[in-house]
Amino acid sequence: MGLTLAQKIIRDHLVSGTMRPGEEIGLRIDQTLTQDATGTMAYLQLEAMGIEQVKTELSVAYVDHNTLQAGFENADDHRYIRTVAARHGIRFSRPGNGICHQVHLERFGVPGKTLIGSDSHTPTAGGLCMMGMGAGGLDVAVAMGGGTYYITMPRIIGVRLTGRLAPWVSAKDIILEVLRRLGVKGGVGAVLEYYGDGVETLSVPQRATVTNMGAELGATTSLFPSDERTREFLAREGRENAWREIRPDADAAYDETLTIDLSALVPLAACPHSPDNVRPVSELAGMPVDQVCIGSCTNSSMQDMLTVAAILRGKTVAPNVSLSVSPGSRQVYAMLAQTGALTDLIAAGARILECACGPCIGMGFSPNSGGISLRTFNRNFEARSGTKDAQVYLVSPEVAAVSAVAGVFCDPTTCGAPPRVTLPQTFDLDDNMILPPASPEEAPSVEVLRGPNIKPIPVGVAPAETLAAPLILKVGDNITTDHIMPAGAKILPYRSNVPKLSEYCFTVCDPTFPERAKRAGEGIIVGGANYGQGSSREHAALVPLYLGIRAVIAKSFARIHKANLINFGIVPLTFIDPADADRLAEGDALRLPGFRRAIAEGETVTLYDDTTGAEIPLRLDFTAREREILLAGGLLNLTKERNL
Ligand code: MIC
Ligand code: SF4
Repeated sequence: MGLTLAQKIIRDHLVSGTMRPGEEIGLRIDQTLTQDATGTMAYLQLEAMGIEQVKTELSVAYVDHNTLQAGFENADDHRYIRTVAARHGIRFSRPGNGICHQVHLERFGVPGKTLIGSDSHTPTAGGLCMMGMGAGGLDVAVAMGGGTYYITMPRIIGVRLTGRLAPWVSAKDIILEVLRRLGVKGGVGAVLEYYGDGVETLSVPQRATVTNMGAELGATTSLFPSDERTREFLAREGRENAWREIRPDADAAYDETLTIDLSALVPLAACPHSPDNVRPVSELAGMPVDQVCIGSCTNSSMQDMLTVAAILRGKTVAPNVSLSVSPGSRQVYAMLAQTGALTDLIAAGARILECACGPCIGMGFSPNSGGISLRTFNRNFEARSGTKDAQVYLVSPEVAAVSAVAGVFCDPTTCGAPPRVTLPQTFDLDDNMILPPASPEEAPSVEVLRGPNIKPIPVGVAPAETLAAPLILKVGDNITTDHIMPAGAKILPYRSNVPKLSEYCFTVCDPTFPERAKRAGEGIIVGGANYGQGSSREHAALVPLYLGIRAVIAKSFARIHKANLINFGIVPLTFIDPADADRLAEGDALRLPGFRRAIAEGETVTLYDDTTGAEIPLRLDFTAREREILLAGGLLNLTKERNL
């Protein structure tokens, strides 16, 4: 039987396991990326593992998240990352050079290669037919050292695209339609592969918008074929030699398929507070808008920005609206200036922010109280914008721009003919903001500079024979890592300072959690389905570990978060009968006799609720490798044990 795109790339990188869906496989990783909010931790772990020079074909450290410098912390972290990168063979993309996924697509992505990044939107590279996957920083550090990356062999969802997008309908609407149909859990354990005659109507940046937001489906990654459009993109980037054709075999079989007729799509919006809460913009038309934000790794390509500039040309942003524009990369920014489009944006009253994540991660530009914010971003989780009661809608650049002018939610299809934009013939190719590492000979003499904000990483605890601990916190379905470990301008500077970060853990759900967890010494969390969706931040495991959390019991887990929990020695257990979650209440005294033995070899373990007398069977869904990590109290401990 023929192979799909993912199966071909996996076959070419398979180190262990067999390609049967659901089985653990090990992959060789060609490239890695980190960003600053997760990178500091990843490099501290790289150093702790004693890795001198990275063994990947290419590793890049970006600074794009923590760019507001309201104190020394972020600047210190940038300096640490710059020096640690130079020391260990990693390229450094300086602050101001752009958002990691956008820059990586432009300057480094290669069809057919594997990439892991300490950021959940690493699948953006799938727009180039590169297998990009989000991972915890520790997994990225291991890959930089030449280690294998483990995933569950995914099932393949084939998404057949037919037809062509109608005027004013955007690539964003394709992925919002997929989210509407599959939901935020719909991609768990799967790769989405796009095929069909609609594919060739989409440019690489449009494809990258789609693969970027595959992360919101919980998918392992998303892929488009590498075809003439891919060659065209790489040629513009002066990298045509990186191109090779990759298509699925004609008889490739998908485990599931869905068809999207591009010509039938309409402008869509994801309503608060979930990317799958999708409605047609026409149903929202007329709703007053307070803020519009354009940019992020989802929608900040040259094409997107030129479209926005053309819509704004000669107009002024409505008096009730504050509009921000953050170009995705310095390449885009410079070309906006060269083409004059920047003047159109400035003249219309856009507040131009630097090329970085910015408002997407709450790094400034938080909306007013109860504010309605239209964003071209990928996540609208509660409080992520920095304003707890803000209502964030995710839309295309087209919807964002026409609404910014109208001052109300506006369906662009009612606005006459869309603007025509033409990309510049030649692109501005200047990598002067990407620093090469020191040569291996000079590397040992590079001094790694650390600031006082870097605090020791908490170390996991090997599980005891019996775990007895209170149920410290009970939460519902689809809890995101933004709930567990919020981000934003106030908190992000402490990403390398776990004790300080811990003061904010789960405070979106319960402000008393950090205090109660600390007081209890050890604790257990109970969650619902898709626990830990969203970001790859391993802080959502590290910080609960610091607060004494030893196990999380949930109906199901998001892929990256489950791997992070295991890496730091917190045991993720699942309910056999999801209804059993209702039998547990916060404050109950829980007991798991035979806990350690069960981790070593059990499929199930019984949870005793000593407060109510309930007995609840739980599943341990681990591979042999994961059991070993958990028994050691985490991957760092295991690595140390093995070195001894
Ligand atoms: C996000 O979009 O949530 C982030 C911020 O980029 C995260 C990484 C982080 O928390 O540092 C992600 O997507 O993994
Ligand atoms: Fe940055 Fe937002 Fe993209 Fe995350 S989703 S990498 S915060 S732009």
